[in-house]
Amino acid sequence: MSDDRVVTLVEDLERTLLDFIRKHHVTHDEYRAATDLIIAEVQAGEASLLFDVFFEAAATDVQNEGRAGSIEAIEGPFYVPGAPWLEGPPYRMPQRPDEEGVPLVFHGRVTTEDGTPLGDVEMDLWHADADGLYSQIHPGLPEWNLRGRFRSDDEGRYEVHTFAPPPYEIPKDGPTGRVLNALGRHFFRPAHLHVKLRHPYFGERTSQLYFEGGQYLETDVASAVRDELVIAAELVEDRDRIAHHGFTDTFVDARYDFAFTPSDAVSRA
Ligand code: MBD
Ligand code: FE
Repeated sequence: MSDDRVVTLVEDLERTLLDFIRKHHVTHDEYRAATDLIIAEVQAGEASLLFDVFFEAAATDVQNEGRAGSIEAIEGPFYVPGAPWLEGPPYRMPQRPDEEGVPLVFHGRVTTEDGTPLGDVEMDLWHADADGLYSQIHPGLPEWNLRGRFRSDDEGRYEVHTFAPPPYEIPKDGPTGRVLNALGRHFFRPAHLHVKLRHPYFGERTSQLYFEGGQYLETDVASAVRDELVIAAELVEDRDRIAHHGFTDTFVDARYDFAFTPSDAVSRA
């Protein structure tokens, strides 16, 4: 970000907030409550939760303007870099021996926008467990539970075995929860998978996928669902397909194809 850009944005934000304070006759107590809220958010370990719930989707929409190929999605507050590389294929997400939930096969292809396969794309997947908990965020889980990295193959295909996440409920007791409560909103995001893709030429993309027919798709507390990110989730009961994946019972099959376009940085170079 150039210094000019910083000056433009910060000065406009300053003006906007000064106008806001005067327009609403914000008292000193109210002003202090606002700054205390930001401090409490950090101290509660909620990281960027408050901002991500209210504002990240808008910034992501701006990022997606005019983009061909797959759109990006909000990262959310719970990404942790450095997830373990999985052994495979077949790739299996880090999990407890008694991990609960319906097995999920997440698969598809990574190509360029014109359909050329992109092999060796790094895929960094993270999501909540069947109780709606993220490792390293909510206590009591193995460090890298349901966080892992793998690569697309020579034909751009990928396939990873994990467990279908449920809708995610934002912590109710923290500062973000208090704000949502005061607004009379619910605390839920629809069930989702987070994934980052990295390629030496095409760069890094952050995506997030939701499941057709899921709860809260229309009322996501983070307002981040976009039609292109909602994928079919087929409950597979066919014995041959179950055996083919080495499962013993029904599983969910979810497919998404990623189409990469060069990043702005690359196309400018
Ligand atoms: C999440 O998992 C998430 O994706 C967002 C945006 C906010 C809170 C929790
Ligand atoms: Fe999430």
